[in-house]
Amino acid sequence: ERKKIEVAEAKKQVSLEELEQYPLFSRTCYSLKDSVLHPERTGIIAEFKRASPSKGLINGTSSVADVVRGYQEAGASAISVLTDPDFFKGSLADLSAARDVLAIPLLRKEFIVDTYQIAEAKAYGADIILLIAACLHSDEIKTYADYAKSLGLNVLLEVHNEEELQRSLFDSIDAIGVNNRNLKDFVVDLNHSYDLVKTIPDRFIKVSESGISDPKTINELKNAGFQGFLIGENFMKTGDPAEAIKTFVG
Ligand code: IGP
Repeated sequence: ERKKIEVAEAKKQVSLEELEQYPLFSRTCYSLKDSVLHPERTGIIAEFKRASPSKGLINGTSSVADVVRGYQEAGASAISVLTDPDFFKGSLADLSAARDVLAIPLLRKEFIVDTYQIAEAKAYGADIILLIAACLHSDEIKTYADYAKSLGLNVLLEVHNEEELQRSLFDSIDAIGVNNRNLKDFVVDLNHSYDLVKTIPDRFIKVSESGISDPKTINELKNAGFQGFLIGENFMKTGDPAEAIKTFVG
């Protein structure tokens, strides 16, 4: 609800028609699928995350441009940037700063509850949007995914259980992410990934999200059928995220 009010406020400042005139709005997006499956990349979707509701401040000093450039050089397949200011200390300025230094797909990590935020994602340089099944009805998921596709964006749908997965499998979705962290109590359990991967149809890119803290886990998740691995805190909590990712890529 809070997010819906925020979005309504934002709309008053910049109209949809104005967003559509932003230079980045008309760029061609990188393909998430191509980059995740690229033989010279790692499948890692590396996240820039200053803070979180569960951990508080994680990293208050690293610059977004330096970190995401380092992630890209280390072989990340894509980059995720939080844009939520309240819980994650992120912003749209972070998103476009990342875009400036990247030649791989960029995810706007946000609680999307309105098509306006999708247009905004495109206008600020994102290639991918996240739709969180736990926050959305099935008809909203379809509407938002179709709209994102119409703008050339990639769609990553996040699920946490079988019920969310089964009511969300629309053709305009490119990738399914299994969030190992429960958004209500923040408990992390990798078994969500191992349980759900079996029922995700093969036409979707399969991503395991959250709580990945050991390079060995990536191999186990690969063997289970995942192609993408969304990792934030483990890199960000070290003083030097761009160095930390190197220990994961061997
Ligand atoms: C990254 P971690 O545990 O590696 O920092 O997790 C990412 O999966 C997590 O930030 C995330 C998230 C979300 C954040 C996944 N889904 C939805 C905000 C909203």
